[in-house]
Amino acid sequence: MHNYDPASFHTAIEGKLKRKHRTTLEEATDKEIYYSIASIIQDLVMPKWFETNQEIQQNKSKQVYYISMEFLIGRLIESNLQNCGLLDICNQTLLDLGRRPERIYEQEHDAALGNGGLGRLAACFLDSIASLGYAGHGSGIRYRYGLFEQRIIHGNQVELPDYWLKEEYPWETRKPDEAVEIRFGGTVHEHKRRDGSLEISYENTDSVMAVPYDVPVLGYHNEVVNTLRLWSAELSPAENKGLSASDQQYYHHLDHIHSIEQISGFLYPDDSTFEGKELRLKQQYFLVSATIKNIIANFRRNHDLPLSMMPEYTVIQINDTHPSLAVPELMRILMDEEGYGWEKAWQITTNLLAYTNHTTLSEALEKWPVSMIQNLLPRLYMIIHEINERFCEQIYTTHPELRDKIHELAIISYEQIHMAHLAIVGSFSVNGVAKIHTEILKNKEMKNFYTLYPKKFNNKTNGITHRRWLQQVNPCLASKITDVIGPRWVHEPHKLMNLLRYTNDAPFLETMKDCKQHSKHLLAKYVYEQQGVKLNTDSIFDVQIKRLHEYKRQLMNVFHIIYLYNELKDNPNMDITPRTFIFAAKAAPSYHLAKEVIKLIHHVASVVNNDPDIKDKLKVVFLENYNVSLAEKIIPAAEVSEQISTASKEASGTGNMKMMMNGAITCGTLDGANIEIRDFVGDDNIFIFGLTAEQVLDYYAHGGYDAKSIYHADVRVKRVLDQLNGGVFGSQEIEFKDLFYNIMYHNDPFFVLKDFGPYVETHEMIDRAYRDQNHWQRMAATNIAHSGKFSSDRTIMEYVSDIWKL
Ligand code: BZD
Repeated sequence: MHNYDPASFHTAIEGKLKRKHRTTLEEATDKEIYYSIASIIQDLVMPKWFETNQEIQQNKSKQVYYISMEFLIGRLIESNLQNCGLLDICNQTLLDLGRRPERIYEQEHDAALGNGGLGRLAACFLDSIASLGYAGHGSGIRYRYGLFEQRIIHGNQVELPDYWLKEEYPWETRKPDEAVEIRFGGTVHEHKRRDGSLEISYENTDSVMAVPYDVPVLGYHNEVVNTLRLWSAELSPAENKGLSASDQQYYHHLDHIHSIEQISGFLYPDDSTFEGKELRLKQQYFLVSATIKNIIANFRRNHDLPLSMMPEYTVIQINDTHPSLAVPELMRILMDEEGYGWEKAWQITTNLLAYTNHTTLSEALEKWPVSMIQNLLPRLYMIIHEINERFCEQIYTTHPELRDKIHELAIISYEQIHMAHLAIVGSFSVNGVAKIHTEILKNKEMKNFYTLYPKKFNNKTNGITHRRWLQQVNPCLASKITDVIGPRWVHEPHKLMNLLRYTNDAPFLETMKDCKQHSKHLLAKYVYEQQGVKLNTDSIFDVQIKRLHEYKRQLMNVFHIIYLYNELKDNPNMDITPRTFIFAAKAAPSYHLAKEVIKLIHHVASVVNNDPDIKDKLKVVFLENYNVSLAEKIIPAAEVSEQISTASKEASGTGNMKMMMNGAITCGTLDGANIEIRDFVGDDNIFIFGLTAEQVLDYYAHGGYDAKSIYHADVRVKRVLDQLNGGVFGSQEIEFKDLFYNIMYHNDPFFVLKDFGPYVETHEMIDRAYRDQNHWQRMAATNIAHSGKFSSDRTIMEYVSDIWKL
């Protein structure tokens, strides 16, 4: 994509600094250099971006639109440099200039437009779609405030606004000419035409403009540039009253502008419970309506065909139910604006849409109150109502055996609209994100739908982009891999399997270990700079990084640490492999128990890290403000990857794949993609423990298990739990009664005590296994070799061949 060598790249930066910042290489700030590099990349990208679009138009290629409320893209500078083949040249140039590349790159503020796995998956998918050369675009919201910044004050999480657009974002291009109008509220009028058909019109709606900002998505070394289109809500020009402060309406008008801009104001920070907030519903409709109008406009630009042909050239993947209003919105446009009858519109709609489910947690399933949709989207409500009537009738006539299940299957019941039901009925494909998750959908959570539509259901096990999560974040390991198996693995990640030939190769294992030590040192340095805690880089780096949630069981990890601490206090000479427990996690701001766990981790850390008896044997660190960039620092240094969710609860997990790819060994339950990792690497290369999903679901079906009996029977457990209340961790005033009560009196809903014993034993095995470094490195190499299967390139190829048919 470029003709630069270090000398000309140097000159290019110099030129940008002079023209854009009126400064010199010597005097420029890191930020100015960052902007100069970004601008050089944009100059290279623009013509390729144009050409990619031209090619799509000329070839009339089928396109996929990935609609998602979240795209957790993190920083783009390094991956853009890498994908256009400039990363090494840029690094060298900066070093020659006496600048540290990482200092320059960290000038970019993370684009935190997502909560966790779901949003990061969308970002990995865009990378793979472009790198595999497919025509695929993301469509999301340009939130002015991304996921909150986390500060820890006296062990408590405090949330600060993430105003990431404070400074110019160099990757976006505003496209005001492609803005579309979105209408909310109002009243619907139906007029009968002479031919008996209905004409629908709306009155007194509120208008909002959706203005697109395009971010380029670069394929790896293939000149492809796709688009991530992020929509921003603005006042529609027709409503711009141009009032002055003396006008009566002035403040009312400012209020109005504010309420419009709020639609793309902030990302909701909750990833696990459904909150029926009207603003969230507005965001969802705003995204869906803007995207669909845009898709139709693109289709018209590229083809001279009726919209009924759209499914031949277009497919729309919806990321969870958040964009499921796409079903009635497509119907509305096709019928009310394009004149199609119900049957034809339904055929087009259901052949365009495909739905991915990411959770079976009932508290996360979206159910909007009928009254809210009626008020905000009256025409959509009429359509949803009709879809529901027809659907229920269809069950009644074609599936008599399901007649008594109609109320459970209905889209509208008890004054609520079940968005997952709407999404299943309105799309041609429904997929889960790991084998076990899809099986649970088919056989339990969505069993009756599976009976109705067995062919719609399919599995697409998640993946991660190996370009970012190995090549970019761990250049040391990546280059050692290339040294032994050659560079093909970058294009064909399954070729990492060739590493299996080196799992007994002592020099290779030694270089792998050197890379791990290097990454551990870098992380230790960061931790020291951040919080003044010195890590023992000869200890096992044991990592749990993910959103804080009860089902993910960070609490069980902490209980294990407290238990180890107790053991060491009783027996200071105990033979133990030194451990560093590393946590990073954000809790939803309103999630009290999750915040209590964060506080507990901090109090345990302060006791353990400051106890002279413990010496260097145990350390606990909690790294503030977990985000993509922090993950990129931690993952290369991880040796044990904690994936310990209550079986059946974690749909897939993707951190498990990222750490495996960097040579960490998984300590995990039989949940989500852990099962597929185990099946692939084999039992000898993973540490699996705990209840199976079947057992967990069986306990739930019978009202849970008896947590108190474990408390009374297991002295280790009793001691740990009692310490939560005894002022051992923190002062007398700080107690963890709510955590204690949840286990003892809410009967430990996530089976922390039930799995605790097996978890402790598994960690004893890890402790022993680590002492045989040769064996450990062999396990690590085996994991890396098998990780290619978990590249999102594989996942995307499956979407393409089974669902998208590009
Ligand atoms: O999606 C996650 C699942 O919990 C993971 O198991 C899975 O690996 C990933 C990707 O498939 N789900 C989420 O991350 N969900 C959210 O972030 C979310 C956000 C808003 C509202 C509801 C859920």
